[in-house]
Amino acid sequence: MSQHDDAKQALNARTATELAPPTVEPYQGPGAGRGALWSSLKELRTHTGVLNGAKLLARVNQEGGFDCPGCAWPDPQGHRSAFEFCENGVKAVAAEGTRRRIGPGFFKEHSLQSLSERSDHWLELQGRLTRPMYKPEGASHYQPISWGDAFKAISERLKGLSDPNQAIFYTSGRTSNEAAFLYQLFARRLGTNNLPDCSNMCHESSGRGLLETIGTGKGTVQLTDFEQAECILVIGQNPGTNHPRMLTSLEAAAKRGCQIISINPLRERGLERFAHPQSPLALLGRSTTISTHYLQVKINGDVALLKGMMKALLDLEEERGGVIDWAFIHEHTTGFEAFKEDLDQHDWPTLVERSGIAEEQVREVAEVYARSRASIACWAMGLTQHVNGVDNIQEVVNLLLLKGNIGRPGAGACPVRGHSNVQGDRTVGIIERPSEPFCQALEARFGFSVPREHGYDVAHAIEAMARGDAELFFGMGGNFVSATPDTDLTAEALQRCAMTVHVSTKLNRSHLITGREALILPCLGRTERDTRGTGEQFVTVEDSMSVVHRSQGRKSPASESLISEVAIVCGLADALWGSEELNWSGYAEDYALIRAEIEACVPGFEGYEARSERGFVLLNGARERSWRVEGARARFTIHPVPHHPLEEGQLMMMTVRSHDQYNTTIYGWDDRYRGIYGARRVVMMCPEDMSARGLIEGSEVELTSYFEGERRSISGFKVVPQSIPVGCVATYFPEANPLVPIGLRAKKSNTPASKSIVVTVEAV
Ligand SMILES: Nc1nc2c(c(=O)[nH]1)N[C@H]1C(S)=C(S)[C@@H](COP(=O)(O)OP(=O)(O)OC[C@H]3O[C@@H](n4cnc5c(=O)[nH]c(N)nc54)[C@H](O)[C@@H]3O)O[C@H]1N2
Ligand SMILES: Nc1nc2c(c(=O)[nH]1)N[C@H]1C(S)=C(S)[C@@H](COP(=O)(O)OP(=O)(O)OC[C@H]3O[C@@H](n4cnc5c(=O)[nH]c(N)nc54)[C@H](O)[C@@H]3O)O[C@H]1N2
Ligand SMILES: [Mo]
Repeated sequence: MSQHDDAKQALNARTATELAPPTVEPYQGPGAGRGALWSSLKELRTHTGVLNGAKLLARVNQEGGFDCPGCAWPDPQGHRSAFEFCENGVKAVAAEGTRRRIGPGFFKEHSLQSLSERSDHWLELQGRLTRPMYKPEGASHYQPISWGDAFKAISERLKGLSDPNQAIFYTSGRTSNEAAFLYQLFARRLGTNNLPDCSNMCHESSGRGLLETIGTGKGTVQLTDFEQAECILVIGQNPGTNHPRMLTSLEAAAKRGCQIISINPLRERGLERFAHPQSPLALLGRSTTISTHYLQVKINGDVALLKGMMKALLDLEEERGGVIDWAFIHEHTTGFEAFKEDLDQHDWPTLVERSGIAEEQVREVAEVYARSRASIACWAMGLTQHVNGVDNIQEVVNLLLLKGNIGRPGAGACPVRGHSNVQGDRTVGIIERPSEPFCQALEARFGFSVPREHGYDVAHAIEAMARGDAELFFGMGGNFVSATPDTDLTAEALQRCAMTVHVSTKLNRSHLITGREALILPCLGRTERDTRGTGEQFVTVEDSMSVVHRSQGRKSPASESLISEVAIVCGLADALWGSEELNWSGYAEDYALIRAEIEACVPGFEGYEARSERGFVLLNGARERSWRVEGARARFTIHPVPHHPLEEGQLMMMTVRSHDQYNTTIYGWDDRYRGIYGARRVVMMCPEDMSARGLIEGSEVELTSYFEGERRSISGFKVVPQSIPVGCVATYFPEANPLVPIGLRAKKSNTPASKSIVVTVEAV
C-alpha cells in the first residue's frame, strides 16, 4: 500500500460502533433541561470523577478561575452566578481534565499505521498526551524525546530552510494572548507572515464584511444589550449546541417579550424551546419558547431572504413612515440611494424561489423588525462558510443600518465566535496580512525588520504544501488535517513536508498524517497550574464581545513533563537564536513581561496588567458610531442574489456540528437535539428527497460532490430523516470534509465554503 493509500484508509477510519446503523428518535424535550444535566454528569463520571469534576467546574469562568475552553460567549461582568458553564462546557472541561493518560508504553505498542485505523472518538478517549514524542524519517512508531532535543530538531530544520516562507505556523483558537503574541513574534523574527489560523475557516468572512462596511472587524454589542433588545435575529447559528450559555440570554429576552427570529434550514431544538439546566423548574420539565418566528430558509438562501425583508421594510416605510431611521442614514451612512435602486430591481418571485420562504412570511418578520426599537443580529457559520460569505454579512449590516441599529443600546452586530480565544489571537497579531501600524510597532519595540509580504492563510497553506513549497508545518493547537477542506489533498500536502510539529493536549489525526519527520509537543491546558520562575502564572483571553480578562488554572498538570505554550515558543526560540537581543528566556519565566510587550504594540491595552484582573473592553469605533472606513461613514453595499442551478438529482449540502463534538474532537456518537443516536456518518434529508431516491431511514448511501468538473466521493453513510427544506441535506464535520473542494472558497475572505457543497446522494 502506498503512503497515499495509507492516508486515505486512515482518514476513513471507522470503528465497529460507528458502522452500526444510527437510531432516530425525535427529541421531545427542550434545549438543555434535564437531558443536559444527565449528559454532564455522565461526562464527569467517565473522565474526572464527579467530585473532582465539580471542583473543577466551580472555577469555570469565575474571577480568579479559568476561562471555559469551550466557546467564546462572554461571561456576565460583575454579577456572575456560581455556575457559568453549560453542558458542552462541561464536556470540554472534562475532556481536558480527564484522568486518562497516554502513558510511556502507548506509542511503543501502537504504530502510526494501527493508530490510523482508529476512529477520532477512540483517539480522543486515550486521554492526555504526557511527553514529547518524535517520529524519525521512515519510522513506524513515535518514540520519546527530551524537550531539549525536540527544540534542537526543529531549530535544525528551520536553520536549513532556504527561505523562511517554507515554514508555516498554524494557530487554533484556544491559544492565550500571551502565547499567541510570542508565536507571531517568533514567525516574524524568522522572516515570514505564514500565520494561517482557524479563523480563516471560521469568522474571516465576518471580519472582512464588517471591516469594509462599519470599519471594525468585530461585533458591536455587549452582553447587556441583550437585556434591552426588542428583537434578536439568530441567523445560521445553532446556539443550543455550540453556544449554550447564549440560550440563557435568549431565554431572559424571550421572557420579557423580546421577539426572536431564527433563520436556519434545520429546525434546531435549542432555538425552539429552552430549559435552564441549573434551574429547579427545568427539572420539573418547564421550558421557555425561544423563537417567536422560525424561517427554514434554503441553504445559502439568506441574501434572498434579507433582501426580501429590506424590500418589505421600505414598503412599510412608504405606507406608514417611521420605519426607516432617516436621521441615522443621513448623518452616518453612504450608498443608500444606489442600495435602494438595486433593491427595487429584485422581484419577489425570484427572492421567494431562492430563499424558499413565502412572501407573506418574509413580510411578517419584516413587520416585527420594523416595530422593534432596538435589534441585534447574531450569526455564525451558517452565514460565513459560503462563496458569498462576505456578502451575507454585509446584507445583515444593510438591514441593521436601515434602522440605525448599530451603536446604540440594545442593538448591534453580533458575530458569535467559536474558539474561546480566536478573537484575542487576531488582536495580538495572528494574521497572515499584518497591518502597517502593527509591523511598525513591532519594529520599534524589537528592532528587527518585519516582513510585509502577505503570508499563507489556511487554503493557501494547503496549496503551498501540496506544491512542495513548504518544508515545515507547525500547529499551535488544532487538528489541521481534519478541520480543513479536501481531506485527501490536505493529507497529501502535509505528507510532502519534511517535518510536521503539533503542540497539543490530546491525540488527534494530525499526529498520524505526518511529514517525513514528526513531533508531538504536549502542553498544559487552560485548567492547569502553570508555575514558572516568578511563580504561578496567569494568561489572558478575549471573548466574542471584546472583553479581555485573565484565566488561571489551578489543577495539577496532567504530567510533570508538560510545559505551557509560552514556554514551548520560548524554548524553541532559545534553541534557534540563543540569548540574542530578544528576552525569550525572560518571557518564559514571567508572563507579565509579555503583557508589557503587547501593551506597547497593540492599541487599547493601556494598563493591561492591572486591568486584566477585572477584565476590560477593547475600544470599538462602530460601537461609538465612529466609522473607520473611507469617508468616515458606514456603507450600504450591493450584492447579487446567489444562484445555484443544480442539475437533476443534485442537492445542496451543509456540514454541521453534532451535540457531541467540539470541532474535530468527538465526545460521543449522539446528536440529542436532532434525535440522531449512535452514528456520525449520516446524511440528514427531508422525507420528500428520500422517497424521490427510493431511500428509507438507515439506507446506505454514497455521497459525491461536484465542483468545476471535479468529483469527490465518500461512502458508508446512512440516511436519517430530518426537517430540512427540499433540495438541502446536512452531514457532520469533519466526516464529510473529503467532499469539500479546496477551490470552493469565499470571495475576499478565502474561507472554505463548507456550507454549500453540491452533492448527489446515491444508494449503494
Ligand atoms: N459544543 C461545541 N461548541 C462549539 C463548537 C463545537 O464544535 N462544539 N465549535 C466552536 C466553533 S470553532 C464555532 S465556529 C462555533 C460554530 O457554531 P455554529 O455556527 O452554530 O456551528 P455549525 O454546526 O457549523 O452550525 C451552523 C448552523 O448554521 C445552519 N446553517 C448552515 N447553512 C446555513 C445557511 O446557508 N443559512 C442559514 N441561515 N443557516 C445555515 C446550520 O443548520 C446550523 O444550525 O461553535 C463553537 N462552539
Ligand atoms: N466542513 C467543515 N469544516 C470546518 C468547519 C465546518 O463547519 N465544516 N468549521 C471550521 C471552523 S469554524 C474551525 S474554528 C476549524 C477548527 O479547527 P481546529 O481549531 O484546527 O480544530 P479543533 O478540533 O478545535 O482542534 C482540536 C485539537 O486541539 C488540541 N487542543 C485542545 N486544547 C488545546 C490547548 O489548550 N492547547 C493546544 N496547544 N492544543 C489544544 C487538541 O489536541 C485537539 O485535538 O474547523 C473548520 N472546519
Ligand atoms: Mo470556528
